[in-house]
Amino acid sequence: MALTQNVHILNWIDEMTKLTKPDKVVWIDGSEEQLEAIRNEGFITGELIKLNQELLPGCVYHRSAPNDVARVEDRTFICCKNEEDAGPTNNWMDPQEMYEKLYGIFDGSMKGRTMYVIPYSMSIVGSPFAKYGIELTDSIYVVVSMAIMTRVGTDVYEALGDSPDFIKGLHSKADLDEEKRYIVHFPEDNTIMSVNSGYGGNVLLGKKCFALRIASYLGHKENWMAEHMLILGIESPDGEVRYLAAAFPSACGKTNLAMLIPPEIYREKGYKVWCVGDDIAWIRIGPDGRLWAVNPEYGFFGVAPGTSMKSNPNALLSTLKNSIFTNVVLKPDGTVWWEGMDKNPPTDALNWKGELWDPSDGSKGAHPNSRFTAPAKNCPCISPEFDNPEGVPLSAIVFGGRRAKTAPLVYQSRDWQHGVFVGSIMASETTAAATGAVGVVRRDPMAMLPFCGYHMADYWQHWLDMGKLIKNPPKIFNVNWFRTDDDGNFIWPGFGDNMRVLEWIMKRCFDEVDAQETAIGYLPNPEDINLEGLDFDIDQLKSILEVDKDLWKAEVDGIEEFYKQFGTKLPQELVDELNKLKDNLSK
Ligand code: GTP
Ligand code: SPV
Ligand code: MN
Repeated sequence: MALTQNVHILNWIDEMTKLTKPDKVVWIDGSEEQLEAIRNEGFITGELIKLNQELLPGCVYHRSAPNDVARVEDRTFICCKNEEDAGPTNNWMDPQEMYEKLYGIFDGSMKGRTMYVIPYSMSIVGSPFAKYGIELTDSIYVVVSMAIMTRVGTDVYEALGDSPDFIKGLHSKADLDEEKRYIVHFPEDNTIMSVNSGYGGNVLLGKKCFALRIASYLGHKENWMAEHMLILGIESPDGEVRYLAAAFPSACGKTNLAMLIPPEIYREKGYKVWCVGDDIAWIRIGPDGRLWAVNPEYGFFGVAPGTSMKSNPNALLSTLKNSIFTNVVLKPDGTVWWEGMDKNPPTDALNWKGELWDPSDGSKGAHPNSRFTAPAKNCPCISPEFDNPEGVPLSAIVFGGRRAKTAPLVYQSRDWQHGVFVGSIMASETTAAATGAVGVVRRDPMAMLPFCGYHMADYWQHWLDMGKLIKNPPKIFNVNWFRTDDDGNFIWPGFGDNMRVLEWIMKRCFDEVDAQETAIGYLPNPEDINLEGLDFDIDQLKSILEVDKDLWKAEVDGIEEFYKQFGTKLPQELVDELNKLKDNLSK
C-alpha cells in the first residue's frame, strides 16, 4: 500500500512501474521488522548470506558479480541539455537520447521481481541541510544498504508533504550486462538512473550519485558546496574541539583519517579525534561567516582490505554488528577476513568469488575494492555533533593524494585563492575503487573528478566565488601520506601518526606555529612536527618535506596540459596562480 499521497511521487512510481514491470511493489517504511523480513527474503534468494550471529550480530554477507565490483567511470554520465555544461571531464549525452536508450534497457527489467520503494534523507530530516530522495530498486542488497547509509523512513514523506522537491532514483540490476551498464544523472530533472550493476558505488543512489553529482550541481545554484570530504574534530586537553574537512581521492585514506586514534603521547595528554563523516561533506556559510559542514550520510561504505585492529580499530569495531560485508573472504565459521586484517589467512574459506580459496596460491581472497557497510553510530569515536543539524565549523580544509614523489608530507596555501589552485592541481595514483588501471597518476581536482555534476571549470569558479562570500574562511592545506623510498616502501608511518601533521595544521589555523615560505606555499619547520615516541628521525622527515624544483617544474607542465582542456572557461585566478608558481620555481 502506498505510504504517501504525494501525487508527484505516485505518478512517477506509476510510470516507472509500467516501464520496469515488477511482479509487485513493496513500500519500505524503515522499520526494523520490515528490514528483518527483507533480510530473510535475501537469505532465500541468495542475495545475502547470514553470518555468525553470535560473533557478528545483525551482520550479513553479500557478493556482487565478478564483472561488477567497482564504480564504472567510463559508463557514468551527466546528461544536461547543453554539452558545454557537463564540461570536458564528464561523459555527456543528450538527455532525450539517453532517456530513450535507458527506457529501452529498463523496459521489463523487473519482470518476476519485486520493486522496493525507498524514501531516504541525506542529512537530518527537517534540518536546513536536508535533501530527500526516493530510490526504486529491484535489489534487496540496495534496500538493506540504503537503510544503513542513509536515513530511511516514512518521516521523509511527512517532510515532503505535497512537494515535488525530491531526487528520483531508479535502479535495476537488469541482467548485470556490462555492455548495457549505465550510471546516469539528469541534474536538470533531479533524476538518477542506474542499470545493470549491483556494486554499491553504482547503485546506492544517495551516495556519490545524489550527495555529490546532483548535490554539487544544486550547491552551485544555491551557494553551498557538496564535497568528497571526511570531517573530523580534534579535541585538545582543555576540551576545545577544532574541525577540519579533507578531500582525498577514492581509497586514499579518508575513512582512516576520519577515525584515527592519536599516538600514545597525545592520548596521555588528553587529545581525542572525533569522526563526523568519512566520505562526503555538505558545506554552507554560517551566520558567523565561517563554513559549517555536515555529513549527509548515516553509515560508512569503507574499503575492507588494510583495515585492522592496528591500522583502524574504530572502523573494525564499527563493523561488529548490523553491518554488511561485500566481496570479502567468507570463513567456515560464518565470520569474514580480508588481506591486511591480520597475518593469518584462513583455510577452508571461500574467496570473494565464492570459490574455495587456497591462500598459498598467491591469489587474493578479498577483492581489493571489497567493502564493509556499517552504521556510523557503531563507531566508538563518532562525534557528539554527528546529529547536530547545524553541522560543525571548519578551521581547515585539507587536500591530499597518493603521490610516490613530488608532493611533500604537508604544506599550506597562502590564501583561499591559492588554496583553490592547490585543490585544482591535485593528482593521485588510481586505485581499485574504480574499474581501469591501478597506480597511474592522474589529475583529480578536489578528489571530485569522478563526482562533479557539472563543468569542472565552473566548479572551480564556484569555489573562488564562495571564497569571496566567506568572512572567516578556513585555511587550506595539502597532505601526502604516500611518499615512497627507492624500494617503493612508504616513508611516513601514516595512520594514527597522521595526528602529528593534523596538530601542525591546527596550530597554523590559530597562529600558534611558524612556517617557512617556499615556491609552493608554507612548509613546516621540521622541528615543529612532533616526532616524540616515534621511530622516525628528523632526516627522514626532511626527506618527505623536500620540494624538488625539477619535479615541480615537470608538475607545472602536467598542470598546463590538464588545464588546456578547459579553454577560456578556466578561471583567470587559477592562471594567475599557475604563473606565480612558475615564477617561484624559476627563482
Ligand atoms: P573511499 O571509501 O574509496 O572514498 O576511500 P577512502 O579515502 O576512505 O580510503 P581508506 O581510508 O579506506 O583507505 C584506503 C587504503 O589506504 C586502505 O588500504 C588503507 O589501509 C590505506 N591508507 C589509509 N591511510 C593511510 C596512511 O596514512 N598511510 C598508508 N600508507 N596507507 C593508508
Ligand atoms: C569511492 O569510490 O570514493 C567510494 C566508494 O567512497 S563508492 O561508493 O563506490 O563511490
Ligand atoms: Mn569515497
